[in-house]
Parts: sequence; structure tokens; C-alpha cells
Amino acid sequence: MRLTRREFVGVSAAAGAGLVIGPQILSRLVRGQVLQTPLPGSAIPQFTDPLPLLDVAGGTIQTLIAGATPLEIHAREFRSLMLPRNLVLPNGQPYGGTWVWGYIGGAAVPSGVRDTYTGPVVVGARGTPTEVNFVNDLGSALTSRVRFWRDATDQTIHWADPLGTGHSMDHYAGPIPVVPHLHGGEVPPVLDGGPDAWYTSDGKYKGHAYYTKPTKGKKAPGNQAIYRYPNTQEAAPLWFHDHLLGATRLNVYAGLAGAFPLVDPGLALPAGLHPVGLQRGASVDYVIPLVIQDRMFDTEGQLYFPSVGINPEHPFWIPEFTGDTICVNGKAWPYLNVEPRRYRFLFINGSNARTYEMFFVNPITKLMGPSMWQIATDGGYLDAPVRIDPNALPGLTKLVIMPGERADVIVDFAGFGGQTLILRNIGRTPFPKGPPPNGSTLGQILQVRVGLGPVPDGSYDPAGGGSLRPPLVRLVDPALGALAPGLVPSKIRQLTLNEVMGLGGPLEVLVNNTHWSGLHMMGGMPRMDFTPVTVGGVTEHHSEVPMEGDLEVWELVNITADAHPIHTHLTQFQLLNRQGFNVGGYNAAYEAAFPGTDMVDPMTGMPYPPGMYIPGFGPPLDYNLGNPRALGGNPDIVPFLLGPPRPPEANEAGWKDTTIMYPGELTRIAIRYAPLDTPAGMSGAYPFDPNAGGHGYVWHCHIIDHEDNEMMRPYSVRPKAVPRSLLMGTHY
Ligand SMILES: [Cu+2]
Repeated sequence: MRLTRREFVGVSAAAGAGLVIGPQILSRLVRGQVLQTPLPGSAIPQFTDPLPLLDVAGGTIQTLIAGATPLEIHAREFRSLMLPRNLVLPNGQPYGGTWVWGYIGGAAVPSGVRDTYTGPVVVGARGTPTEVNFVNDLGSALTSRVRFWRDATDQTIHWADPLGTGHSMDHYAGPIPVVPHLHGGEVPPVLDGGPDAWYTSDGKYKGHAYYTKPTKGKKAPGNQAIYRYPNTQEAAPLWFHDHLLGATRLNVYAGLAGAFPLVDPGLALPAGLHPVGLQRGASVDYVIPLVIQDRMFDTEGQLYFPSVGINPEHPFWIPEFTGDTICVNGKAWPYLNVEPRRYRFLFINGSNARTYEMFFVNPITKLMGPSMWQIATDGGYLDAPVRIDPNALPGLTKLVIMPGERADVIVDFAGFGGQTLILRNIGRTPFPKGPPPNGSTLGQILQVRVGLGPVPDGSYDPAGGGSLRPPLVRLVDPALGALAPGLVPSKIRQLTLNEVMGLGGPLEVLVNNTHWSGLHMMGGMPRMDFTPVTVGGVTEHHSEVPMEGDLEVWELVNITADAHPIHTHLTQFQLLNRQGFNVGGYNAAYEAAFPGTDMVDPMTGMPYPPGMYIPGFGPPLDYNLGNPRALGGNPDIVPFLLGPPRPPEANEAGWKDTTIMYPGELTRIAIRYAPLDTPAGMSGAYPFDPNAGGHGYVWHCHIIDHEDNEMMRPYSVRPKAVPRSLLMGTHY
């Protein structure tokens, strides 16, 4: 296929209109860099190439069945066919693939163009630790052919800064740093792959929280980290992705993401349900991952990332990346051939900032369906399948996932033989109040071509009722939206989600109005109500320091205009409820509580008077004593609550590690710092020290552009004095 002249003119006009020559672009031109011209998503042909499937199912996504043998996974740079393979570019050249970064299992250097960068999919088994040597073979930002990466780095935000240049206004041009994080994993803190555990491709530079399992006797190369995941938790659709401090948005955008479905050999699933798919007689129908990521491309078919910042303080960081092209498993608008029977899909929202609100529809007849049956959330199987039926108004009609969330879903295409369906997206951007997506581009995710039938199907039928598993541990009664009977939280924390405005728009985004450092402002004074924690010679000031085994209730007050997917490391939580509040009234009380300070307001040049919001001050009151009802240092939300609490949706009533916090609402979660299968009412302890090496974890917004610019806090767990079966330096 070839772009028509009209499309090409459209591309050029759009690119010209969007091009604002700011000083940063001029400086790039001075350095002789090539300016990228965007290729509008509307110019990319749709549904021409098949969706990449697992290689065990005949597809191209590398699948690694993890056993006792250690794995080696390399982060590499290569070309991947993200756009239609027969595309002719506006310059008349045939499309030859898009330069990306991806994880590839094995030591062999791949040659040629790959079908996808998604993966690998590592199937881990509960009870058998998975040891992975993550090797960084990405080279240097100076010579990388992933052009957008260097041009979008912003060294003015709190980032890894391997070369120690401070808050340089230039782009980063050194060896590329990475750090892999197992999202949803119940792992020791030194294996968490947190933002400060990064290491560069040349092996010379490391973050202060870097860790690798000791290699007996021989010196390990510096460009790798060996993580031995304990796999002690219940079966769950985990995934892994890069988590580099201040540049996760760029490393993930370049392609560093895979899946880690953890299966439980000891869990008896219903007949016809296989740990990694559906069982049909003697054969296994493997799960079809759907890693959904919006992207932008340039006229040469390369990844494009807007990098003209909106505030002079951060010349290249943009508050939220949302692209104009939908990619699934690394392909722009792919199609999938199915038979008219059941399939199992693992949805992973791997996008930077876009929320998807999805259902199947026949675009010709406009009839909606089939239903989706969700069988697992982020942290594992639900007690029973939950139907998401687009025709069931006012019931649960759409699958809504924000960045970081997963949904394990069964869809039955029986009765749809011969039809061509679309997986449609109506998620607004920003979510949930922005404009809806264009129906012909961002409103479409995947085309599903259903073959003629009927065909026999002996696989597990979620419509048949019955339970999926022994009842999961309930910290929450989801029907009531209340704590399970008899449970009393050790602590209640009431924390805020804040957006700090600059002259040109959002300047940074915060949790509890607190920077990562816990200092009042960068380079400022520590708060006396926070706990200093030193790791690798660097001191952070933690405000959330839960006791191992404790059940806490966190109430997150979203006083921003948009929804945020809040993610906790180490432990999953259960959603208690959501409740509206009088935003104007609460904001007034919140602002009034700020004490004033000698620090100068950059907007006015004057010190902040009492009663004025101070960005990055932390909470206005003392964290421990300021609000007698709840920790957190914020005025009590209770007088401002509106209406009754809303229980979680049926498909949220399981373990979650990432959940949607809507604007103007208080979202309450029940979170316990213990293995998830610890019975309710019991305290519990991890088989590893959750404070091993003195390290902590993080909790943050999973809009990656937000987490990269301060919407993330380090936290640490006070461990119990109990013997551990897994020891640092020995078992991991
Ligand atoms: Cu956010």
C-alpha cells in the first residue's frame, strides 16, 4: 500500500501546523540533529497485519516457561514491524521497521527485523523461584537509532542522572540506564526494580539502590542485575516493565515491557480452564495477550514523542503523552482471526497515560457484543467470573483499564460466525472528562474476524456459573463497600493527589503534596514528621512506614481534575469504596490549613502567607498529629463528604495493585503488608525480609508521565522480628 498524495499533503500540513520552533528545537538543530515530522495516525492503514500471538501458539511473541534454570533477558535495540509491513512511506521508501527497545530472552544477538517488541511472556510457577539475569545491552543515547529517546529526556526533573550533571537544561547523551520492575510481584525490596536501582549499558554507573544477587567467586558485569523472584504469591497476571527514575515514560514507550503470568500448580481450576489459557480436549488454547499502547510515528515510520515542554522549568517534559495510533502487542491496529468459540485474553494497559473503555461491536450492524467475562484482576483470580455486557445498561457494560491495570477475560464468539467485529474504545482523554476518541482511529483497538461455524467447544464456559477458586481472602465485603466483619485497621491514612500548576500548565504532579525526596522543596529542609531512611548513602524522608502484617485503610483524596491509577509496590490491596466530596469546600479548608513559610513563591516573589497552598510543602498539617481521625497531615475530609460510599465494581472486587481514583472522589483501599493469602484477621509475615538491605518500595501514579515528575513516593515496611525462609545474599 502507498499513501495517496492527498494523505501525504495532509501529513505535511499537519506536521507544519504542529511545528512550533521553540529554543529547544533550535538548539537541537544547532547540534545537527534530524527533526522528526509526525505522521498522523489517520494516515496509517488499519487491520492489514495480524496480531502477534505467543510463539507457543504459533505466533511471534517469545514465551519462556520458567523452571529451575535461570533465565537471561537482554534489553536490546532492534527493528520491529510496528506499522503495516507493506507500507510505503511518504518519501517513497518501503517501510523497513521501527527502531525500538525490547526485552529478548537468551544471549543470542537477534538479526534482522522482528515482528514485535512485546515480551517475552515469562510463565512462572508458584513455589519455584524464577531467577532472571536482566542485561542492559542498549548502548548510548548518542548513537541510539531510537531517535525520540534522547530528544525527550529532560534532566530538569528528578531523574537517574547517571553522569551527575545536576539539573542540566540539555538532553542526556550518555550510556542508557534501565531497571526492570516486576509489576504486582510480592518480592523483597532489593529485587523490586525500583526507580533508583538502575544501571547503565556500559556497566559504569548505578543508582544508589542497585542490587544484584551475588555471583559466587566471579565478578559480574556491571550492566546486569540478577533478580531471583520468590514466586510465593497466588497465581496472578503480573507483568514487567522498565521503572527508571524520571524516564520510565521513555523506556516503556521505546518498548521495554513484557508479561509474567504466574501460575499455581496447586490450584485446581474448573474443568476446561488451563493455567495459561483454555483447555480444549487434549490441546491448550494459549491466552492471547493484548498489550495496548498508544503511539505516534514520524514520516520515516519511527517512534515520535512530543518533547516541547509547556513550562520553562521543564523544557522537554510533557504532563501526559497520548498518541494518535493504537498499537496492540507492538502492532498498529492489527487484526485477529478467530473461530466462533471461546478465547482467553489478557488485557494489559501498557500506555503512558491513555485510559481504555472497551467493548466489542459489529461496526456494520452496530450490534454490541459478545460480552467479556472477567476471571482475574491484577492480583489473581476472582471468586467467580464477572460479566461485562455492553447491552446490560445500567450494569457493567465496558472494560475500563487505566495504565498499569490488567484484566484476564474470556470472550465467546459463538453466534458471531462470519462477522467482523471491532474492539472499540470510548475512553475519554484525559480520563474521564476530556473529549472522546475519534471513532475511526483511537476509537478502534483491534479487528476480530470470526470464521464460520459452528465449532465444538469443550473449554471452560464462564456463563455456566460456579466458582473459579477457593474463596479469596476478603479484607473487604465488596457488596457493602466496607471492611470485612471483625477487621479493624491499625492505621487510617488520608492522603491527597495534587497537581501543581506552572505558568504554562501542569508543572509537576504529587501524592500528598510531597516530592519524592520528602524535602519541602528540592534542596529544602526535611520535615520533622517524616522518617529519614538512608540507602546507598542517599537519605530519603518517608512518610508511609507501615508495620509488616498490619492492615491499613488509605483514603486518597483526588483534588486534581483527572483520574489517576494509583499503584502500590510489594502488596496488592482491595478497593473499599469511592465517595464524592465537596471539592470547593474541601479545597478551601485544605488551603486554609497551610501555615505560611519563608520560602518564596516563584509566581509572586513573596513568601507564602498563612492560608495559601504551598506546592511541594507536603501536607499542610503535622503528618501524625494534624488530623486526629487519620494520619497524613490533611484536614479531615469527613465534613465534606457527599452521598453514600460507592462499593467497588464487580470486576474490581479482587486483589488490585493499581486502581482508578476519579477526580472529586475519595477512594478508600484496604491494604495489608502481608502475603495475600494470609487469612483475614491474621497478621502474617513474608518469607523474606520486606526491609532487606534497609531498602524500601514505592507507591505512585501509573500515568507514567506523572510518576516521572514526582507523583511517586518511596515508602518502607518495618519488618517483624521473625525467621525468614528466604535470605538476601543466599536465596536472592
Ligand atoms: Cu497521575
